[in-house]
Amino acid sequence: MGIGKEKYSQQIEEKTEIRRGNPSFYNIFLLNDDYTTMDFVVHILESIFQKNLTEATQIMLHVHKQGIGLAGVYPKEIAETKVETVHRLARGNEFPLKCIMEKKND
Ligand code: TYC
Repeated sequence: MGIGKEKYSQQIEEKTEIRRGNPSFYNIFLLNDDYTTMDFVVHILESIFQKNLTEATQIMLHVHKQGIGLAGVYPKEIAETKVETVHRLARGNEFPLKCIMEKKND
């Protein structure tokens, strides 16, 4: 049994990235839930995603109404750190707020 298909294409991606010096970017999406307060989501968008109050409020309301919305676009490692930070702050404040990252098309 060799390594899985997923892992294999990930390794190729990472090698390609090193060779080209052209890192992949990832979208970070915030997900709606019924318990996280609107104020907390706005605070997250301001403090982690560098949005101003107007932008943060617009994104938060979009997520509240549509279920999902784009918080930002970052290189892989930065995106991973931001996702972890959001989840750590949410847990620390006992909110179920979730975000996900998804690779952008090259
Ligand atoms: N739906 C939440 C409320 O009514 C607010 C909310 C918005 C929660 C965006 C999460 O990503 C989110 N309090």
